Amino acid sequence: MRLSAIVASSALVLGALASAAPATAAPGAAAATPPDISVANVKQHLTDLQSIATANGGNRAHGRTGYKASVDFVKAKLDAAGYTTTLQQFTYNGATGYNVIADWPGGDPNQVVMSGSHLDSVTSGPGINDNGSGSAAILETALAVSRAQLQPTKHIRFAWWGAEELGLVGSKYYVNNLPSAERAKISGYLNFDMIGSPNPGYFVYDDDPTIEQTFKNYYAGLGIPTEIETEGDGRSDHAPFKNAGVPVGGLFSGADYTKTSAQAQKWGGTAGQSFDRCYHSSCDTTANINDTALDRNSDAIAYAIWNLATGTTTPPTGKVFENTADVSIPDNGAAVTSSVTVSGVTGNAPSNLSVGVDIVHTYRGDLVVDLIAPDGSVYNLHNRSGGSADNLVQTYTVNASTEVANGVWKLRAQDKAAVDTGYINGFKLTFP
Ligand code: DTR
Ligand code: ZN
Ligand code: ZN
Repeated sequence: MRLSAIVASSALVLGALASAAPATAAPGAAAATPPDISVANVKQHLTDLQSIATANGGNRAHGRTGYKASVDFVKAKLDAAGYTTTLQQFTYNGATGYNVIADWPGGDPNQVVMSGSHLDSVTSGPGINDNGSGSAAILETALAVSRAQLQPTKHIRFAWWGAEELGLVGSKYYVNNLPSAERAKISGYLNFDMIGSPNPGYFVYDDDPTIEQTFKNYYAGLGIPTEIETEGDGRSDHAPFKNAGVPVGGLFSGADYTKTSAQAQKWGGTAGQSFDRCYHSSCDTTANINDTALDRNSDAIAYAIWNLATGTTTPPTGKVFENTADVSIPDNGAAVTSSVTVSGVTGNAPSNLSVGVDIVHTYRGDLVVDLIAPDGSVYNLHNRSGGSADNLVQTYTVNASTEVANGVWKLRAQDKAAVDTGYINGFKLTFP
C-alpha cells in the first residue's frame, strides 16, 4: 500500500517515477528500441543447463557439483561479453554457495536497474523451468545488451542467485551484505522465477507501480491480458529487496496452482491442470517449457530493462498524487473509493487534470467509475462501456478548472452487474 505525493523536478526524475510510462502510453512505446530476444538462444542455454544437470547427478542444487558448473557456465559467457563479474560466496548447510553478480560498465552508478533469477534447482531434478527459464532469459538479455553495446542512462546489473530453493538464501545474503548506501542506489529490482511454464499464465508482480505498468504496457502491446501475481509475496528473490525498501517487480508463468477455466479462456492451455505439473520434480527438463511463454517473457524482460535503464522520458513537470492501495469492488454491490489528498497546489485545478485509473477486473462493462472533487462534484469517467474486456487502465484528462485543487479527491468505482469481480489497483492525479 503506498500513498504518496511525488514532486517531480524538471531535471530527469530517475527511479520509480521517470520511467512511469503513463497508462495511455502506446503499448510498445519505448524510450530506446529493445531488441527481440532470440528464444532459440534462450533454449540453447536451457539445453546447456540440462546437460550440466545430466552430467552432475541429475540436478543443479545448492552444494552439488551441478550448481557450481551452472555458475561457471553463466560466468564464462558474461566475462566473454564484457561484463564485470563477481562470484559472491556464502555458506549454507555446510556447503559453499555462489551468487553471480554481473555489472555492465557505464550508466549512472547512483541509479542501478537490477535484474535477477535464481540459478539453483531442487535436488529432485534439473530445474529447467524452475529456474533455468529465468536464468537463461536474463543471460540472453545480458548478452543482447552487450551485442548492442548499450549505453544506458542508468547502470545495469544482473544477478544469478544461489540456494533460493532453501529459502532465498543467496539473495538474502546479497541484500544483507550490501551497504545501505549501495542498496539505496538500486532504483528497481526485477525478478524472474519460472517464466516458461508448460501450461503458462501471464502474471505480473503487483509491487512497484512503475515496474508493474512497464510490463503491462509490453503485454498490452501484444494484446495479451495479464493478471496480478498475488501469492508471490515472499516466495522468491524479490522479497529481500522489497523488505529493504527497493522497488521490485517481475514476471511469473505459474507453478503448482491450477489454471482456471477463465484463465484458459484468455491464455489458452488446459483448465483444471497446474501451470507446471513438473514443479520441483524430476520431469522439470527441457521438455517442460512452453516456447511461446518463454519467448514473450524474454522479450518483456528486454523491454523493461531498456525502458527503465535508458528511459529519458520527460517527467511530469507538476505534482503527482497517487494511491496504489488495492480496494476490492463488491460484485454488483456498493460503490467503493480510493482517495488522494492534494496539497501545496495553489488555486483551482487545471482544465487538463490528468486522472490515472488502474482497475483490475474481469469485465470492464460492469463498471461505473467517477472522479469526485473535494467539494463533492462528480466527473464520470467510465459508464459500463467495454463489454467483457478485462481491466480498466486508462489516463483521463478532466476539465476541473472550477474546482479548488487542494483537498481530498476520490476515485469511485461501482460494479453494476453480477459474476465478474475486481479491485482498484491504483489512482493517480497529475497536476501539470
Ligand atoms: N518459490 C519459487 C516458485 C514460486 C511459487 N510461487 C511463486 C510466486 C512468484 C514467484 C515464484 C514463485 C520456487 O520454487 O523457486
Ligand atoms: Zn522452486
Ligand atoms: Zn524458482
